[in-house]
Amino acid sequence: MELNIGMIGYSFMGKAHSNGFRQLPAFFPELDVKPVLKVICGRDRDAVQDAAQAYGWEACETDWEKVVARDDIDVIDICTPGNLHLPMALAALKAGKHVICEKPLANTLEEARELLAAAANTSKKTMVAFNYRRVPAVALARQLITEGRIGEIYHWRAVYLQDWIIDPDFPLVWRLEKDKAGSGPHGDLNAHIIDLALHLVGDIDSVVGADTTFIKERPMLEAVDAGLGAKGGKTMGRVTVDDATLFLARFANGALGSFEATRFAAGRRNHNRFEINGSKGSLAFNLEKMNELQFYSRDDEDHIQGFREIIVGEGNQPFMSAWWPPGHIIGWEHTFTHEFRDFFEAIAKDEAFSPDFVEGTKVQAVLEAVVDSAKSKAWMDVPRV
Ligand code: SOE
Repeated sequence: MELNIGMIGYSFMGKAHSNGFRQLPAFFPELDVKPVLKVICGRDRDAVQDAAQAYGWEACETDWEKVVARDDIDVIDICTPGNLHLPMALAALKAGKHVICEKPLANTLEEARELLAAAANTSKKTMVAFNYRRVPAVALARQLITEGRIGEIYHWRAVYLQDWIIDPDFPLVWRLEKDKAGSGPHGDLNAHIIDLALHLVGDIDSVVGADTTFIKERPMLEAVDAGLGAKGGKTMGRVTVDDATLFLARFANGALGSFEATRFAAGRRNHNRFEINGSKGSLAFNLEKMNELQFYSRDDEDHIQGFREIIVGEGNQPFMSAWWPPGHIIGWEHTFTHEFRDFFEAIAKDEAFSPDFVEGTKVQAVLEAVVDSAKSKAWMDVPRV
């Protein structure tokens, strides 16, 4: 079966998704779906043309509504800033397409609920691109939890740390503008670790958080591009999102969790790490060593107890039989191929896919409760989805 893809957006995520699609037929030939890279869309004609050529798309387009309106497109893949997710995903669902949407699903809970209602009205599949669920080591962590190997979960402890805007002269890119991005590292990075927490631990009942914006003004992007420098008064613009957001959470199953997302952790480029402590053992994962999973088991005999480092590269571990011989490690880009593999299989077999717009909305509910809590300086219940 062929599935024709129309992708909107062509920069970082567009490149990652294109590569993810392209690897599928070669590495997962048993999957009876071949994605066809039909059309890629972006506003800048020259740039989108270059992207189409570089990433292997048949055609390019500058008007996303035309892509959504095409009868020959089966799947719309949205890789744009968050403010465009709502109109694009709504239109795609209305046009009867399956929808892949980059994270977070929307910029507000209200928008996410609108998308959820639209998704509930179709038989088409939806996906929110929380790719870290499909790092093989994370999938193995989930398997070990399901097998009961760490017992009842007491603690979730996660950080997602970056440092790419620590320089005050770094320009005011769209990710620092609330009307486009919705929030800063909260929606960009906490969204990932919230999704992992919901996936690995369970639903979150209530949260208490704090956020801050360390650098409140930055040089406008045009000014920097034009070489005007960072400090020229009228060339400065206001940062309207958080620079860091931290929160505590109470899970429905009684576990207690902590979350931290920042773009000001000097030296931490993409440090997505969690640890889970249970009654029978612990698990720890760090994306920067993504082929490894740390596992401590209280069932081990006393004299050999200690964290063991599982190199997740064996053919009997999640996703790994598709790639290389044992120990031949894989990388960040493989997570996209994995999520598309599972999504297309769900389409082909008409089975449920996770995370879909329901789970994307659940993440949004946690994000919003944290923002409300930071404002009110009080614990907030997470709205039910
Ligand atoms: C930028 O902060 C970013 O690219 C995120 O948007 C991605 O979701 C994350 O995987 C890596 O960092």
